[in-house]
Amino acid sequence: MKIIQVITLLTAAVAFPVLAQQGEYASFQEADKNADGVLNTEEAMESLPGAEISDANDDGVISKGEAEESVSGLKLTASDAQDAAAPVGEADYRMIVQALQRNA
Ligand SMILES: [Ca+2]
Ligand SMILES: [Ca+2]
Repeated sequence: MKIIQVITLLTAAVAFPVLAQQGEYASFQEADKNADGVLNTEEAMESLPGAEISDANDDGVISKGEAEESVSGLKLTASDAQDAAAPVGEADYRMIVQALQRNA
């Protein structure tokens, strides 16, 4: 029982700074203002300041490939190009936030 308590405390100590850091960025639900499940250019600019993710093909939606181009060290796609055209969703958004925090 003592060991479990120590593990719980250690886990909390390790997890807390990560949670505190993530607080600097909006959650995906907050970022996705029109709640369509993808990030458009405006939503990306507002929720990911400093990322400067550009909508390279000008379709109004941020794709995984476009996010990768703009954030150093970010890897969202498999090797196939089809994947790169897929829009950034919630899981991708979390990866972007983590990459930005690593780069900060
Ligand atoms: Ca949206
Ligand atoms: Ca685009």
